[in-house]
Amino acid sequence: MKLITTLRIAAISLLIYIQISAVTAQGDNEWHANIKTVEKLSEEGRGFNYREDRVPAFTLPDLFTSNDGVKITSGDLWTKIRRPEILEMFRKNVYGRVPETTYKEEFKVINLDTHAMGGTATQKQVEIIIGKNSESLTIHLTLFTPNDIRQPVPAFLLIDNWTTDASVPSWKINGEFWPVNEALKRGYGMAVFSSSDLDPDNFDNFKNGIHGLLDKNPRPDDAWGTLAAWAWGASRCMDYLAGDKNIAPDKVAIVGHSRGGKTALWAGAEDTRFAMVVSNESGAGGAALARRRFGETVERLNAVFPHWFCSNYKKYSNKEDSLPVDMHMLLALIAPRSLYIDCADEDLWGDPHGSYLSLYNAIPVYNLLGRNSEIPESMPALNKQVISGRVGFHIRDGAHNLLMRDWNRFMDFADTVLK
Ligand code: GTR
Repeated sequence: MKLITTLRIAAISLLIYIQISAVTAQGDNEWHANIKTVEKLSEEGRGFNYREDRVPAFTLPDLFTSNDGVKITSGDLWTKIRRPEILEMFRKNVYGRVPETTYKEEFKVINLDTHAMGGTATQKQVEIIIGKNSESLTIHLTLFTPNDIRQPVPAFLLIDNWTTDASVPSWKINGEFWPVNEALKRGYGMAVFSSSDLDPDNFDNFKNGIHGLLDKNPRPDDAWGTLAAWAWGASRCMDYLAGDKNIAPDKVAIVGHSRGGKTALWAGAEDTRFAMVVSNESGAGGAALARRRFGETVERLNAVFPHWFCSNYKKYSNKEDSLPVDMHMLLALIAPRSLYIDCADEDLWGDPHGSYLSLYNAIPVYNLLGRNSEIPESMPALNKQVISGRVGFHIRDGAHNLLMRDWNRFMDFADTVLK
């Protein structure tokens, strides 16, 4: 009897040991939030969750059943039925709708330097003038293209949400945030515009910026917010880039960091001319799944940035499960075009795991559209890039920022999908 009991205990212990080793072996390759960061942020408290075991159970809305119950089983059904209705749900409930106001658009190249960057590049400064009746708004676009490449080049267009003074060319002051030299050396054009040209980043009841020019009053509950205005500005820059002889119009990537990263995703969803979307640490209201309520939440976004989204979005504060969409559906709107998501290890506010899961859950749409992509459900290790078909991801060590190390990976990915 005693012997049997001893043997049983030994067998159970062995089983437990084998299971623990399996978990550790898998864990070695997988990113997990640093426990010290979790503890530090949790202590700072403020009622936000940074612990994976406290993420509530949730069910993501189904990508492949239409609002009328049609099963989306082909690329054709996706493109004709499901994609348009998901886009509509994001317009109506999240970012808002662009008004149908007629406007005029004019491009003025106000500065052309064919010997920029020590003669290696051509620099253009372009004014994109949006006019309605006697009023107008100007978007300042700066563009560099490499001189040693004779044919049109692929290019990155950065939404600059850091420079508030658009008259100061941001490439001079931002260094790693917009690394022109490094990109030119790798054969890419670099374009940038300042989001504040479209709409200053504060709540003024939509009086200034493009809202002041184009909105019809009273504003409906699904009228565009500030992020949608910035995304619209990216499309106006694309209008210019599409006609610039140095740029390959079918190879333009839209890039944004943080609130700019949320904007880049929405620009890519609304405007299919963007061949690639890069969303750097976009977090809540960007790549991160809202239903996880990890780090920043819908309620916090609405409270602190009431101008970013449409009014309808306020209905979902603390009611994430009633949102008809989640962010994997936003990422799916980019398919079959190229999509790159990245996060930073210390930036738990932006929920790296929730951003990765969002990408993972969007992959079936890439596959339905014939862009075979496959990424594991578990996150890659810190600083290890994952590229599969038209999607890419990395999580970098360090804090919330857009660094040269991120750009190098964007360009490695772009080398595989744009060149
Ligand atoms: C934070 C905000 C985030 C993110 C970030 C940024 O204050 O909570 O959603 O957008 O700003 O843009 O740097």
